[in-house]
Amino acid sequence: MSQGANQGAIALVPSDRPILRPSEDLRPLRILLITPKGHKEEASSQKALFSMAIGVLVSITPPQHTLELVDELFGDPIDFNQSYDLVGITTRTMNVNRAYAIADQFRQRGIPVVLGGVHVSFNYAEAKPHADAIVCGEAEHLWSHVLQDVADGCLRPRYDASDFPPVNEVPPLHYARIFAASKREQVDARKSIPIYMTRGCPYTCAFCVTPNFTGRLYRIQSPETIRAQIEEAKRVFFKPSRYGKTPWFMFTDENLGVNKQRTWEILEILAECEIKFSSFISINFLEDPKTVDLLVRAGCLMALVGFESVNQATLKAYNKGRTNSAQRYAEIITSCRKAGLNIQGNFMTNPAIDTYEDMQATEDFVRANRLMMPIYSIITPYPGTQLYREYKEKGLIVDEDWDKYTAHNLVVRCDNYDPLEYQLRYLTHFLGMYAWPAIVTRVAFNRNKLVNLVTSILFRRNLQDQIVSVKSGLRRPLQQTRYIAEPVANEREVTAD
Ligand code: B12
Ligand code: SF4
Repeated sequence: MSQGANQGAIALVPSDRPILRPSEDLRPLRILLITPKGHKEEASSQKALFSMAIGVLVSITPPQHTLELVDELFGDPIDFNQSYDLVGITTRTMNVNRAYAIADQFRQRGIPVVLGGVHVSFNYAEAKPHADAIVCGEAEHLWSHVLQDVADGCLRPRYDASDFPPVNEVPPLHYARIFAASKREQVDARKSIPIYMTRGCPYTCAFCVTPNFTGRLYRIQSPETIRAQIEEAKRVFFKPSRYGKTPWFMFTDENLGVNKQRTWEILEILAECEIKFSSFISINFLEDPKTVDLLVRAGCLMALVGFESVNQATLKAYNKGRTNSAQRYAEIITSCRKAGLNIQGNFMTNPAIDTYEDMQATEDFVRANRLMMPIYSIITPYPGTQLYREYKEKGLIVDEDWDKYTAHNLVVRCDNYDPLEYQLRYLTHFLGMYAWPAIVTRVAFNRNKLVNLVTSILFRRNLQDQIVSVKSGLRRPLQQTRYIAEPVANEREVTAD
């Protein structure tokens, strides 16, 4: 693993690595894999059918081991009294405190726990007291070592992907095995099935973990592998219903489209698979009419785009100017819509950069361009990002209560505005994107009207709840000392419409 993950580490150099015996020589292990739910995580429509990390671990575990999955986002209970040989927990920043609490409980009962995922990969010293082993980075090459060491009773404190060869190929998912181990039922066309075609992204946006995590090494599955996975996923997880006969897949690719030729090949295959899907893709790739046309023909319901800001100087400050030209946004959205491709938009506000006028401009942009499912976040310096390093050095991070790292809470310095006011203004503009007139035009002007309407209503309700929760003091930003109060003109009503 790269930067940030090496405080207090016991280095595992390749020569230290024990020889891997054939996997079938290991005694069968009983393994529990957990996706925790953060204490402040919303009950969200963004909830994945299963966590991709867990899907990958299941798919690369040799068959003699027994696997059970618990997903707290779906309310699966954890039975701490079962005797597992190993408990593995995946972490993101917003759920890591809960992961530690679960880990502590199992370890008190003498059950070994391994933690992995983006958060612990960059916070080894913090995670160490809560686990028998921490996996830093991608697990593909080192999971078999972890399992062998569990079987032999000699788990190491740290397994670091940087001590193994780079993951040049991402493994296909074994959907039948995931289904058998998980507690989920088959889904209809309203719920998406996770899948990936690629991993990695060559860009270096300052707020993103990817450049330092999955790395700038872009990897693509072969078209044949993709076709086979889709067929298996459909067979195992999908049931046609009155909501439709076509399954909906959520691509968890960081950035589909980086390699244009290969993307076209993949999209040609997808067009034959009769699916609908959504995927992250950089806005600059959507300037290419052929890519857009192939996306539509392949069944892309909506392209998930990180617009982040409507201000080019801000994009530049985040190293995002390479892919995003703010002045071209509206034109690209319009041509995609004409071609039949809906665009979902992600935006951020940053109290050091964005004024209340910028927030208004962002809301106006989203409404004018009738973007689907807009998501507005407050800048959140996640460990492992360039932003985290810079903000940490400059003392700009005021709150490291990881529970608040949902991207909707103010955790950084807010010197130009009152922090509570800024937090509320942000939520108000976010809700403004879900005001009834905005929902009505969004539904009218985009395809997939039902998905559009239902997600809009869910987001609207969730935002109204968040505003109440901030006002009631449940999610207030921390007090900050350097704030110099200025009277705020044009107080805006919080109900948006
Ligand atoms: C796809 C995706 C989404 C999708 C999820 C869709 C789905 N159905 O799964 C959607 C669009 C819903 C989404 C939403 C959000 N996301 Co997101 N998302 C991603 C993305 C691009 C890929 C995640 C993924 O599935 N990767 C593939 C799997 C296989 O990789 P992995 O989880 O890292 O697992 C590997 C290793 O970590 C390790 N590992 C992981 N766990 C474990 C456990 C054990 C025991 C072991 C041994 C190993 C291990 O092995 C795995 C295989 O190599 C990542 C970017 C990234 N690089 O991670 C961001 C990312 C995870 N998202 C992020 C954020 C912030 C969000 C949002 C808050 C955005 C927002 N403003 O709302 C929301 C939160 C929603 C929620 N409640 O979870 C951040 C999280 C940062 C952090 N430190 O926690 C990331 C890292 C992007 C970033 N900004 O840098 N996201
Ligand atoms: S383009 Fe997307 S995935 Fe790539 S570094 Fe930027 S935010 Fe991360």
